Amino acid sequence: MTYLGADPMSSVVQRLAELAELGKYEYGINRGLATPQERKARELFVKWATESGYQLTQDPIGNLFARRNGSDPAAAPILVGSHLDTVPTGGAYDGAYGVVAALCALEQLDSEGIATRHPIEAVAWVGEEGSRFSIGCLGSAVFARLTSLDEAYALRDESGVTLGDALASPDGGLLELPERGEQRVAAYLELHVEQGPVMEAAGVHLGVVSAITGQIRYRAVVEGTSGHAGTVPMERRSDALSAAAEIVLAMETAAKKAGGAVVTVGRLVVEPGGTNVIPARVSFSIDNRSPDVSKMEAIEAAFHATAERVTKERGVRVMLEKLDVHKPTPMNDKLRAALHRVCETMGQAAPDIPSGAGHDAMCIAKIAPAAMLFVPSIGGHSHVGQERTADADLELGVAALARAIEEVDK
Ligand code: HGY
Ligand code: MN
Ligand code: MN
Repeated sequence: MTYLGADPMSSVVQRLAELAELGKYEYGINRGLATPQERKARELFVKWATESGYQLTQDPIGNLFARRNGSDPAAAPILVGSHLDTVPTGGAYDGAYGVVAALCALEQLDSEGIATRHPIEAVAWVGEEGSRFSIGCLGSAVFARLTSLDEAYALRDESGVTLGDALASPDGGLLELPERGEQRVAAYLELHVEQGPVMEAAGVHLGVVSAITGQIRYRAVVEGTSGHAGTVPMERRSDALSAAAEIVLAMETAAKKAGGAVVTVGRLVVEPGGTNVIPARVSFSIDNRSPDVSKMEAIEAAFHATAERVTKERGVRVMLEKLDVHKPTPMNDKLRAALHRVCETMGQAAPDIPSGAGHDAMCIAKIAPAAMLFVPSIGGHSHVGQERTADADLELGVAALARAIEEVDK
């Protein structure tokens, strides 16, 4: 299905619907990095961008760049994009919207015959969710040299497959595209759904992100002693799951006490997993976030204090591994001002809004001025199948992004 000549606005809705079919199942969309359905999404991006006449390149981790030339070929490109991968129960908009909207914004500039000085590149970052391989924003982190390519290739998924092998495989791996050589970035813009309830409640349709929350991801393991569920007296148990539960609840209490901080244990595995066997080992994820580093530290301190106590009281062993650390990331003031000018010119109230969700902009902000624009999420739902944004807001976002590219290009 090609959208040639179609209005880039309406094609954002159609393209998102086509992407949403890739990895769709009863609980939403599951497009983990380097899986067949995520590779198909990358192929679709390449197809659309090629049809619109942009030059495609790929870097060694799989990030895709669709380049629209500028009048000054020596100028560093302005990158505009987001990610195509999803969480296991993802929606149709988180990430995908920013990638499709970037393409549509370039097509909008084409249809208006607008030339920019800088080359503009629509970007599809890989592995932003960190669902299959434990580090989030993986593609943009490697691009920004925050994580080495070797480190990334060595990451293993839960079945022990390394990312390097997954990217080398025909059904989930890299595409056949010219290697991207250019490393410079003049500026980075990312359009994303808000994934929260603030904009809908305020009745606004555009938001300018002030800062992206800090976040730390960990992997914790609690080891106890297995045994017969019926014969081991309670006072003689070293139950790994009960110990882990005390740690999880202590972190929750610390987050509530700190205020303006969130902590989530989204994944917990009990071994050996028999219904009549005392848990010997529990491994679980921790997602700790706050715009204020000291609050993340308070949550981490609650982990360690409780780990120390249950080690003594319950005779268990507790390990904590830090996987991913992102400090709170303020967006670039000059780019934010440009985004506010664009929204004003469009007659749209656009409040400053902090992002509780993490984004690739956290990584790219380390190497170039970066800024983000939000459109509302209906009901604030995200990372769930019912994630939804109104078509009119999707199209408004594309129009604002096209204007923002022009503004930043000046
Ligand atoms: O977890 C996040 O905030 C993002 O969706 N990766
Ligand atoms: Mn997400
Ligand atoms: Mn996202």
